[in-house]
Amino acid sequence: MIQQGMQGVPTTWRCGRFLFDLANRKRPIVMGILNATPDSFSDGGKYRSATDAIAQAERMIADGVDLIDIGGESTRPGAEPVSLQEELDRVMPVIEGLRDCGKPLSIDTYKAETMRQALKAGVDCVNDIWALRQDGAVEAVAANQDCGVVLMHMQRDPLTMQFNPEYSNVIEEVSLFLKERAQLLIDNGIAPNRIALDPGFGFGKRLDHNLEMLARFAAFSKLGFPVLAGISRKSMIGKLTGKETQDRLAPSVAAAIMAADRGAKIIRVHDVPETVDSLKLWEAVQAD
Ligand code: 8Y4
Repeated sequence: MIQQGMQGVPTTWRCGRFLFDLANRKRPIVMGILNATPDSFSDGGKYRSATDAIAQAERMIADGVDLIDIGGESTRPGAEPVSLQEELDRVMPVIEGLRDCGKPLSIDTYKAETMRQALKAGVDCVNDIWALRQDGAVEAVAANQDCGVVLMHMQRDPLTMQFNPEYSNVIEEVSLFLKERAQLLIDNGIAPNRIALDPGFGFGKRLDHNLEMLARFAAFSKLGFPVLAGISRKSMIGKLTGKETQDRLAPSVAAAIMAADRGAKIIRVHDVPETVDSLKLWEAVQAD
């Protein structure tokens, strides 16, 4: 029998061919970041070809990753958008190479056509920094029976989001946005247990906003959906430590643990072995 949580909160997360049992698993789902970009800044452009990206994914699997997030466009602040054809050329060979790897695949895109082609090729989840606000995106996800969907909050757009972002109450404003987007998906026939929410660390937030979102992360779980935390190596860590992206491992793992403590169900990370091992300790210390 499938348990139902308090207030009808889904205790499973449907992710395409996979079903995560959130009621009976203790540690959060680890989503590993797989850049299918030739210009990736956080891995120094190491994963140039699809073959290299596939090899990196196989390493993540050996290291205990639960879900692999494949992205073909760098979404750092101020990054130039990539054409549809370029995005497809980058991600589709990687999806095809990994579709039978035994782990669920997520496509990091905001383009409806990329969603459609990736879903047709077998991806299990759509991870959208635009929360399906681009043309055709809701329809693309609604047309699929069972893919998961991560709805992320972003203030403005990647080009302008870090230009003096303002909130009167960041927790309330982000929560209201996520709640309305989730309801719109449900109104379009998408089952509630397919939906995950994400406050979008670094996407139109100042350092104080990011820190408040992490401190009060538990507030987002009250919306009734699994919540994802994506903090790994982000500039909030750079601002606090003065370290470059490649030297942000320890505080990234610390942030993952803090998010887990505050109820995060999915953690999006670059550093899979270190995060998985740390969450094993975290899990062992949880009182049931
Ligand atoms: C170093 C490395 C510094 C990476 C910054 C970054 C999220 C996301 C991104 C997130 C969800 C990034 C695609 C930005 N962040 N998707 N995507 N949540 N759901 N920056 O937080 O990783 S890209």
